[in-house]
Amino acid sequence: GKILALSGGVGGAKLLHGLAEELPPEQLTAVVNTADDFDFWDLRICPDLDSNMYALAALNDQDRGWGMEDETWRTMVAMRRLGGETWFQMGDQDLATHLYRSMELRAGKSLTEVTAYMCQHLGVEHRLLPMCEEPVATEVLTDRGTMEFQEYFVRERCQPSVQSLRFRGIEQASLNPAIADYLADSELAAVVICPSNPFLSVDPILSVPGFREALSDSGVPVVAVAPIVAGNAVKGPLGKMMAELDMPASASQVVRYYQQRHGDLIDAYLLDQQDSGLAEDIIQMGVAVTEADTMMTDMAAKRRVATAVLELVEQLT
Ligand code: FO1
Ligand code: CA
Ligand code: CA
Repeated sequence: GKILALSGGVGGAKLLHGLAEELPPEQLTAVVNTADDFDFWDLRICPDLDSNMYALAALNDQDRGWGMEDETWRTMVAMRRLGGETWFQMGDQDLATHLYRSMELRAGKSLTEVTAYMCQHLGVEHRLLPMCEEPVATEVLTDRGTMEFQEYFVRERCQPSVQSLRFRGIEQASLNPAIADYLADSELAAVVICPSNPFLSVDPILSVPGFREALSDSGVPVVAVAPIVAGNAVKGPLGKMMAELDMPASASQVVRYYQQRHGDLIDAYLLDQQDSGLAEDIIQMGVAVTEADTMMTDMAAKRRVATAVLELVEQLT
């Protein structure tokens, strides 16, 4: 059957890339978080859409995690020389993406259309769908005041302590109709929550008006992959954020959080083999557990984790 994957940035893109190697385009579509999106130099930047697009196009920089490989930074250097704002780094190739997107949006195209067009030109066959068309912006309430997400993440390097998050504009947003259609497809087998940050990447998607209803109407199982292994976030500020939000940084706490905030959301969980000790706790929450090596350090590992996810889906359906 078909799979709908929910993906944020780097961690999500890795699993998505693995799934894309295992499934043909008609069997895999991804919903991508757009609450990290913002404007810089008058350009529309969609970091998570780009991370997923570059990963599927095999153009992503593996070490940095964001942007394109073999990048040059001459525009940034020139902008610095002019005294312009340079805390957000855009490579010379990456800039073309932001320029192209901004032009097309200004000309009246939808983000879904522009994304599809860029994907087509980059040879990405699997569909990447922004969660909604309306602008939604994560605001981070911290001990140093409220800031926009990229200010918190990039400019302040996640140093401020997080107190809460708000997705500005989410109430006025509506679910991308292409996602609603895919969720209503009788061949849909499961929804997969990629190992992205639950607070920053997955919550915005789940909070788009209409998403939860369309998901429960679909009746398909939801499988999540642990974004925390042995008490550490695989990437990014998740571990630090959980501590600041008074939660233990553990793979089981992520399940508890999803169940508390979003109701009986998760049906099955792919837990890292290093966290075997947490399996019992998660099963107690009414969630099926499978253990695997979830580290995605190379393409073979991404395919291995994707296969484990698909086997789990198989068991549930
Ligand atoms: N992350 C950084 O830590 N520093 C940057 O300068 C930076 C630039 C950047 C440019 C384009 C892009 O698509 C992503 C970029 N990111 C950068 C990553 C991005 O802002 C975050 O990783 C995500 O929003 C969090 O998932
Ligand atoms: Ca993100
Ligand atoms: Ca369920």
